[in-house]
Amino acid sequence: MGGALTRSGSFRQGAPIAKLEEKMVGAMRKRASVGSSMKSFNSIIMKFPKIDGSLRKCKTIFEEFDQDSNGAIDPEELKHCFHKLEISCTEDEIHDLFEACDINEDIGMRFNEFIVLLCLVYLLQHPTVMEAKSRMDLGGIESTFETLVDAFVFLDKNKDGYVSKNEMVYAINETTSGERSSGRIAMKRFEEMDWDKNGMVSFKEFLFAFTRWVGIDDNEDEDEDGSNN
Ligand SMILES: [Ca+2]
Ligand SMILES: [Ca+2]
Ligand SMILES: [Ca+2]
Repeated sequence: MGGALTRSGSFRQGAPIAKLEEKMVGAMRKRASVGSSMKSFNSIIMKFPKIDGSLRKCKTIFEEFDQDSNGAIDPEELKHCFHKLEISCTEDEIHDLFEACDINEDIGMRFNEFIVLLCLVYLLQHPTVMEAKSRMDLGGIESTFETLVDAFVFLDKNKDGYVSKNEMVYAINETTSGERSSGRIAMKRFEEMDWDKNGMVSFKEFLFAFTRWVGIDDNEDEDEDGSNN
């Protein structure tokens, strides 16, 4: 899968991001070997409200670490956050995570970016966990992260760390026998997820899509931040 990540798209690409993505894919493959507790695509959909509620609760954590209350967590604040949560990452790793998740490039983690970042950390630190252990003390958010990882593993049938369009179609068809509308919706969902349009959805893309579906980035109107650099 060597050069699959060098195409440019909505995500900034670069050596640190590619390196992180490689690690993430590796962690996801390891996790996939444990299997998924999801039984069907619908069982994922059913989890949406619970995931939504749990992610919203995370807002308090976000606000706590946004020390200057400017609505974003900057690199210094993030370092402090990791320290406080006893997440062991090297400075380099924190930097790479920041780069990878700071998708609107304003050098700050917005709430949705922060959620994605924490979930990636969760996966990287506990690749083979099925039962969420409480190590990052985030008020139960870990079990939600685990659900998200679990959902991704369910979709990634060939366990290569990405969800392809075929895998998405397969997951839908498996449960909704002959319901064409849901198939079309799934395709639309897939297109939404695959930001860099390379035909594969990475876990990071999946997470960002999720934060949009459950509406936790609704204080940001698309990408109108008025800046032109
Ligand atoms: Ca801040
Ligand atoms: Ca796959
Ligand atoms: Ca993609």
